[in-house]
Amino acid sequence: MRTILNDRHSRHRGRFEMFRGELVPCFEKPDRVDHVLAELQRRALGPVEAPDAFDEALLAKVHNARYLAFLAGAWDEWVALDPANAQHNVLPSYWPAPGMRRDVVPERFAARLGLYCFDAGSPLMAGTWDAARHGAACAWTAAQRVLAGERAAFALTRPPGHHAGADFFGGYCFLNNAAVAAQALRDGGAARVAVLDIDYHHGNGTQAIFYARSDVHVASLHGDPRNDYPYYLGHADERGEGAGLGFNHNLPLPRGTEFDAWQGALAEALAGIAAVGAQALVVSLGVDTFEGDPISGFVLRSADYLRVGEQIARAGLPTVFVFEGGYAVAEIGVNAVNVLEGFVQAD
Ligand code: Q9C
Ligand code: ZN
Repeated sequence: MRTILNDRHSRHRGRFEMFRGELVPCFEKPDRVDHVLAELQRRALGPVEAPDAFDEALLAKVHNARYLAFLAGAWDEWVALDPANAQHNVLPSYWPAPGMRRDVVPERFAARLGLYCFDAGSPLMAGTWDAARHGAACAWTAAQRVLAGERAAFALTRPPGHHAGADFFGGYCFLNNAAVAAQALRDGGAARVAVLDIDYHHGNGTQAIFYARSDVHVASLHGDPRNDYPYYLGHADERGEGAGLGFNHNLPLPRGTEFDAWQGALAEALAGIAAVGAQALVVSLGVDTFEGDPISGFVLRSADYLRVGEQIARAGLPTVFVFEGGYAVAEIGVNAVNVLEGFVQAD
């Protein structure tokens, strides 16, 4: 399987996120991708390449133009406010509460930041935009390889993407790489595309982007939002709206869920994907379902990920894997590459 690597990922390197009332070192760090890359190379799973030239105008198919302009210029705006800001990451502290106005775009940077971001855990810095747009290019390139006839391709990138919506960032995510890949597969001729999100956290951004669309079906297995981030979306009764009704499938699971039960939910999600007649698949591949993950609550073991890859392969669809979460850094390479190897071996 071919890997498209974001070689600019380490330009995004957050210092601190807000956690339990304190600023703690970021869980989402450059080592994560480095470990996955090392394991891919150790197992010689296939070539590793840079992304093709990417037309950034394609981002506007899944994100809103005002948001993209904000994100592209946020760091420069921040530093222009005060040169000393260059030493600090950008993190919001203000958000519009319900009943407050979102239609008037504030002038003040700190206030605009809160319009476009939904948590205090996703620091932005000098290299964030560059890392994120190259990540989107990787997802797009992986989709191009699959459209050209390859059985599967893997976009290895960070920051992750599935929490980012059309006009907001959060959950360590800035641009929705999986949505970019799904849109690319649609534009390349797949009449219906499915996104299968197996990251521990609900992919609220991906769900929101495609919620009213019937051409992209979104299925997600995740920690029940009653108890897990992102808390305010991801319930089983969210089934899509308008033309998209019936094309969103959430499978929330309790903390402590073991592989047997998790795999049953995966089978259900895949049955839904088969039922809607998807012609291509995007997998939001997070491995924060691992028993040793420091911020998550499922208990999958490393060997289980081989079975996950096999089960996904049996869907028989051209597949783009997009890297998402996973914070047990020492095991992240083995876990992620096990999914890919299980997929390849099942073929
Ligand atoms: N500080 C992804 O896995 N914070 N994002 C949870 C621990 C947000 C996870 C509490 C977790 C976001 C892509
Ligand atoms: Zn996650």
